Amino acid sequence: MNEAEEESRVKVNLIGEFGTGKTSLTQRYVDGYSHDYKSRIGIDFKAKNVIVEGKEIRVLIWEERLPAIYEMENLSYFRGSDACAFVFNLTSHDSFDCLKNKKEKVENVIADDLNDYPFILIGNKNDQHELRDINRFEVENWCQKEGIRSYFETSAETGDKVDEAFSELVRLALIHHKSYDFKMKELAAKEPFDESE
Ligand SMILES: Nc1nc2c(ncn2[C@@H]2O[C@H](COP(=O)(O)OP(=O)(O)O)[C@@H](O)[C@H]2O)c(=O)[nH]1
Ligand SMILES: [Mg+2]
Repeated sequence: MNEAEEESRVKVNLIGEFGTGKTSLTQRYVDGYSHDYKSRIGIDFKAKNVIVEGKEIRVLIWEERLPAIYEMENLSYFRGSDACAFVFNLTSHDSFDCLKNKKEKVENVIADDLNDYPFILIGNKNDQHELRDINRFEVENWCQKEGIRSYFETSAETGDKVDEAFSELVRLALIHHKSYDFKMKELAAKEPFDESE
């Protein structure tokens, strides 16, 4: 991959319990609709090209998969990640609660790169109003406490707020990507005796 390609490519990770709608959200964003259930099984990676400020950006979307991605042998799952969206399901308080533990694990994996690494939060299935199991105030409190940049309530079923959530994720990923690149170049510049640079 040459430098220009590297610059125009961002990687984002979606983390959350099984069944919260990560695959459906990704399909909705990438393909414009969500497929039937069977075709969803086994998918953990998708890509989409988008135009941001007149420039084409390739967005790589990686979904949490089983077994646990936090194990050392699965580090590649987060390698080069520029942003992370936590996904829970508005109809299950448990799916929100388990994000506390997941956030800690993600932070441990990307520890070296944690400065300025952006997180957002997505509460999915907002079409199922009557089954709602959590209030917005509790979620927003957690975001504030944990330094999570934005919160969206989406529906992969109707498409509500899906583009908005991904656009924000990509925007934050691009900012992180650029500043990280810049830091690497700065570091390289500080090592004049290293001929491999
Ligand atoms: N009503 C509703 N169902 C959804 C929504 N998103 C996903 N689902 C359903 O929830 C189930 C799990 O979705 P999936 O995308 O496979 O979740 P994943 O395990 O997080 O990837 C599927 O039956 C989807 O059709 C949504 O926004 N609203
Ligand atoms: Mg899935």
